[in-house]
Amino acid sequence: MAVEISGSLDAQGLRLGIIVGQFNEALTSRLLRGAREAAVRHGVKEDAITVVHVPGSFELPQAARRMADSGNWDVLVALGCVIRGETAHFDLVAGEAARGIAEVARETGVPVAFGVLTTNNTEQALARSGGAQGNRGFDAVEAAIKMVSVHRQLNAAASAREKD
Ligand code: INI
Repeated sequence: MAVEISGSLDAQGLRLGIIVGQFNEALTSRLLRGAREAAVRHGVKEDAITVVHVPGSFELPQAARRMADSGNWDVLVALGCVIRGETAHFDLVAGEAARGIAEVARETGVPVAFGVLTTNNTEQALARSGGAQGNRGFDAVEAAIKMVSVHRQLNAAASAREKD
């Protein structure tokens, strides 16, 4: 029979680190609100949440790496907002944030969700941070929680195979 693994949204007992950029704070604070809402909804205790503020999206991977290496958090979520219209180095900042966050997750084994908005304008960012198109902060926390569950099930499957 085929084995199927799919992430659950049960976050009880999880220690969650949220890293959030201060650049475009009017927008990233909305992502943060959504992220906290998702965490509490799925069972993360308020005192098991750590929020780290960094200057901008470029710095997200730097803090994420330290937190992942420390072993003090089960799962991390990086939140930021990069708006194309407002920066000539959009591609550099957005690209480095995405690349760096992915690298931390792959190299440390700690799931790190990507909750960075990359939009053409403020209107699009508002829509995706608690507006008509939902809240990417909320979504990122759900993705992170699911990945913890996927990792745990993969570990369990691997140990079951070893016993066979
Ligand atoms: N940081 C962002 O998070 N969003 C942006 O749109 C942005 N712009 O426009 O430049 C931005 N720049 C700051 C960058 O993340 C670093 O904090 C800065 O370069 C110092 O390292």
